[in-house]
Amino acid sequence: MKVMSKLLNHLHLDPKYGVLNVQSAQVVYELFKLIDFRGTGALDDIQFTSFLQSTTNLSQSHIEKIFYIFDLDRSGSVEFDEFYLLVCILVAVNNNEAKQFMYRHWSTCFELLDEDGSKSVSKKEFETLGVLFNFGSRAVDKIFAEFDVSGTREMNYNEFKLFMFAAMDTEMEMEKQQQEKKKKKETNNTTQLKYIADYLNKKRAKNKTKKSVQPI
Ligand SMILES: [Ca+2]
Ligand SMILES: [Ca+2]
Repeated sequence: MKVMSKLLNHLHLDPKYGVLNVQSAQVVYELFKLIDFRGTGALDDIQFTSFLQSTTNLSQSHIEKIFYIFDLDRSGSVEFDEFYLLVCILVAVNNNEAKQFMYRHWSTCFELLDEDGSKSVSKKEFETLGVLFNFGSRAVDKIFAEFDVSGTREMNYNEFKLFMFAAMDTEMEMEKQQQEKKKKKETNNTTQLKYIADYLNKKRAKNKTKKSVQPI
């Protein structure tokens, strides 16, 4: 999923809690009231679809699925708390903080995905997360091969938690490697600059000596 809305560029998650900061939450509340133009306190599938169509590149069938998933109390509409959760995810994806969001809120993600309330997440249920957080179906296969320890073709609470921690470890390891690479490059640049500076200084010093011995 790609977030296409400029409005969402102005929204941010609170780094401490991983949910929308106060200012962003107020904007989202105003936005919700605008979409809910009848003032019913809930969005129907048409209002929900038009919101996601104007803010993301999600297909109609994915939007239908997401509507069902985010209607947590199965009321047939999306109330503000459900909408708020969805916008938190959109903002996390937009700010490249999707994995951190999943890590912080892994139990909420688990509840979201476990559509049938079986206390486990099937591959099919997991694929919704793939759509939102951009895991391809090959990545989902790989995750299941690795983390479905009990071999039930479903991820239970503990397996899901393990997956989240491992995904975060991989992310942190990659970040560390990138930082080390950057540091190495900076050191190389500094060494090169020092070498050039030394070379120029020596050359200058040589020219100065030459000049001083030259007869007038
Ligand atoms: Ca609902
Ligand atoms: Ca399930």
